[in-house]
Amino acid sequence: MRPHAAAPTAAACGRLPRAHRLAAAFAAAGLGFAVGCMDFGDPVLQEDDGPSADLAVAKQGPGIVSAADTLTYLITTTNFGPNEAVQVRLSDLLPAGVTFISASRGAAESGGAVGWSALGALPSGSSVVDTVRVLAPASGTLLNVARATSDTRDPDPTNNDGSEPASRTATIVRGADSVHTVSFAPVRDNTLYEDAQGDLSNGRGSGMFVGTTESRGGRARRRALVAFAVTDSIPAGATIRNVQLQLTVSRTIVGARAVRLHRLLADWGEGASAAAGHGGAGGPARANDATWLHRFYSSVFWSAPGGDFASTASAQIQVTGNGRYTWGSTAAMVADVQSWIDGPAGNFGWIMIGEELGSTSTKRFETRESPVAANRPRLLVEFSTPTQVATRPPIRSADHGR
Ligand SMILES: [Ca+2]
Ligand SMILES: [Ca+2]
Repeated sequence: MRPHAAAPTAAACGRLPRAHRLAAAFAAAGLGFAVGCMDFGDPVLQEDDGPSADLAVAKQGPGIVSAADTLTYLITTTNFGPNEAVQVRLSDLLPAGVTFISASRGAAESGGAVGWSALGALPSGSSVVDTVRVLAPASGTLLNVARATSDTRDPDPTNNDGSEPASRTATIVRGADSVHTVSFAPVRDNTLYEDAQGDLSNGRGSGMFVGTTESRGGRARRRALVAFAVTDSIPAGATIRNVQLQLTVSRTIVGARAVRLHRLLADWGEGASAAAGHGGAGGPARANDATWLHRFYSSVFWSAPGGDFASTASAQIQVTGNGRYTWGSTAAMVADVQSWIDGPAGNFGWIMIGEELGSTSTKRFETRESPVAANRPRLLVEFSTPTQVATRPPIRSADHGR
C-alpha cells in the first residue's frame, strides 16, 4: 500500500499543454498528500519503443528565510504518461550548509542528498508529493535541485533531470544583523550671536559659543549649530542603535553649566565670516551665514529669532572647564539620527543651547575649523543593517514550452 496513492482530482488536466497540467497538479497539491491528474489528451509518440512515461518534477520552497529557520521543500513528481512509470526513484540534492531534519515517506539523507525508496508504479496522470525539511544556515543562497527517474522509458528527460527551473528552488537566507560604528566630522558649524541687526556670525572661526555673555553693554545669548552628513556612511534602511556627540571646550570663565542639544527644524548656512580675537563677539556676517535672525544671510530668515528647533531637548549634560565632553547616547539622539537616515531632507543637525536666564554662562567649543584635529566635533553612530545576500544565482529561465 503506497501512502501516496493518488486519486484523480476534479481538475481537468487533460487536453491542456503539459506546463498547464503540471501547474494544475501543482496547485492542487497540498503538503503531505498526493493528487492525481488523469486522461491526458495529447499523446506522446512512442510507436516503436514500447511503454513510455514522461515524468516531470516540480519543486517549491520559500524565497527568503531567516538564519536557522526551518525550510520545507515541496516536491511534486508527475507522470504525464502515456503509460505507467515503474520503479520511480526521487532524489533531492540539498544545498550546502543546510541541516537535514526529515523527509516524507521516511526518506533518509546521505552525502548531502535525500533519496526516496522506489515507487512500484506511478500511474499515468498521477502525481506524488514529497516533502523535505531542513534547517537553514546563517547566510547564503540555497539552491535545491530534485530529480526523478524510472525504469520506464522517459521520452523527455529534461523536465525531470533537475535542469528545469520548475525542479529547482533558490532561497535567500537573511542573516543576523551586522553592527557598524562610524565617525563623522561636521559638514558645517556656526554660532548665532544675539544681535538686533542679525549681522554677526563666525562661519570660518575655530570657536563656537553657547550661553549668555556680556556684549555691547548688555547680556546677549549665543547658540551653536552643528550638522553631520550621516547618510554619507549610513545606508538607507539602517537601524540606529547608539549616538554620541563629542565636543571640546577651549575657553570658559564660569563653572558647571547645562548645555542642551535640540534638533534643528530648518536649514542654515556657514559662510566666510570670521570673528576677531577669541571670537566671542562674532564678526560681520557674510553671504549664507547663519545669524540670530538669518538661516542664510542676508535674505533667508528663521521663523523665530535664535533658530527653529524642536522644543524638547534631545540631550543635556553639565559642562565645566576645558576638555572633551560627550552628549548621549540618548533615545532622543538615536531618534534624531534615525529620522535623518529615513528622511535626509530633514537633516539640519542640532542647536546647542546653554543656560540663558542667569548670569554669564558662555562656553566656547572648538569647531571643525579648529587647528587641532582632535578637538574638532565628532559624531559617533552605531547602526545595524540586515545582512544582504547578493542575489539569487542565475537559474535557467527558459521554460522550453513545457
Ligand atoms: Ca520526463
Ligand atoms: Ca564653521
